[in-house]
Amino acid sequence: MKIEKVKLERLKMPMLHPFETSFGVEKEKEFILVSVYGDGYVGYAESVAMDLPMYNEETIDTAWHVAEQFIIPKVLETDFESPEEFTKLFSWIRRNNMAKSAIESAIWDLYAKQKGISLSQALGGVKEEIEVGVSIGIQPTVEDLLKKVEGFLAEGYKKIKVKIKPGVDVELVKAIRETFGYDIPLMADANSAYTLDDIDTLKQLDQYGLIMIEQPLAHDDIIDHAKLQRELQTPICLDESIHSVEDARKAIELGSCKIINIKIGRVGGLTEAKKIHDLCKLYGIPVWCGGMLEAGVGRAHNIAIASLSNFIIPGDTSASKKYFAEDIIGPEVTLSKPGIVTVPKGPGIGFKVIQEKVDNYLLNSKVFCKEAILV
Ligand code: OSB
Ligand code: MG
Repeated sequence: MKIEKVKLERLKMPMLHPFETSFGVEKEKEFILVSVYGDGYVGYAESVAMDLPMYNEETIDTAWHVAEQFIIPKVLETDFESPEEFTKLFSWIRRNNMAKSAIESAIWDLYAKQKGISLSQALGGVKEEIEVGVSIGIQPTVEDLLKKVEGFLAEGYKKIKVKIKPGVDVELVKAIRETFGYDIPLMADANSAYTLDDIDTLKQLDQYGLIMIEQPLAHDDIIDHAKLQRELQTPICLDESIHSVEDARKAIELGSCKIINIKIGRVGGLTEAKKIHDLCKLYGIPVWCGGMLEAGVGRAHNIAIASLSNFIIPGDTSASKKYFAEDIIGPEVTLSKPGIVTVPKGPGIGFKVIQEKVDNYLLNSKVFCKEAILV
C-alpha cells in the first residue's frame, strides 16, 4: 500500500454553542483535515488537537509541525502492508499522539476503501448500530442545564454526561436527579479539576448513582485515582491519563479505574485504540468512545471504532447538529432511532467529504508528494 500524496487542510468551523469544560471554553472548532491518496482512493481523518494545549500538550500547530516534518516524508516513502505498521514505524516519536493519529486514521480509511470494506469491518467491528449519549458543557445556570438535559432525553440519547468543576458539582447532579429521577443514565466528567483534598465532595456524589465519574484527578495521574477509587462506590473512568495500551494495563492493575474512555486521537490512532479495547475486554473493563467536538470525519472514525464488541457503554458521538449548523460530510451524522447511530456499510468511513463545504471553512492547506520533497 503506497501513499502517493498527503493533503493537510486547516479548517475553522463556527460552533452552534460555546462548549465549556473545567479547563476552558471552545467557541469555534479549528482542526486539521487530513487526506491521503493511493491507487485512486482517498482516505480521510481529522486531527483532534485543539487550539490551546489545555486538554493535552498538543495544539493544531504542533500537530501540523510533527505531521509535516516527521511523519509525512516517511509515509510517502513507505510501502505499508497494513495500517498496523504505522504505530511501530513512528514509535520513535515520543507522544504527539494526535498528530500521529490524524495520519494513521486516514491511512486506515484508505486501506478499507482499497479493500472495498467498511472501516468498521476493517477494525473487526461487530455492531450494526451503536448507542450514543451527549456531553453537556458547563452552563451559565442550573436551569439552563436542566433544559438541555430535557431536550437531549427527548431525542432519546442513551447517556447524559455533565461537566463538573469544584463549586459546580454536587448541587448540579442533585438537581438533575431531583428533576429527572434515578433511572436516567447519568455521569459526570471533571477533566482533572480535583485533588485528593476534595475527597469529601467527590464522596457526596456517590449518593446519586452515577454510571461513572470521568477523570476527577490530575491529567497525568494513576496513583491518586487508585486511592480515590478505593474510597468511592462510583466507578472511576479515565480519559486524560490513558495514552497507550501500556497506560491502560497499569491503570487497571493498580485499580485506578473501572471503565476507560477511548479517544482515537489521545492514544495515537486506531491500532492503539483497538489494542486498548482488546486489553480491556480481557480484563472485563467496559470501554466507551469519547469525543473531542469532532466535525463529521472525526465522528465517522468514532462510529467505526465504537462498533467493536467491548464498547459497551454509550459514547459521546452525538449527531453533527449538536455542534454544527452544517457538517462537512454527507450525509451528516444523525440518529437513526432515538439514541442510536447506524454504522455505515459503505467502503471506509462510509461518509462522503463535501469539498465545497470544506472550502467554506478553509484557512490554509498544503499538499505533499514524493516529487515535491525531492525537488
Ligand atoms: O473530556 O471528554 C472530554 C471535549 C473536548 C475536550 C475534552 C472532552 C470533551 C467532551 C466533548 O466532553 C465530547 C464530544 O465531542 O461531544
Ligand atoms: Mg473527558
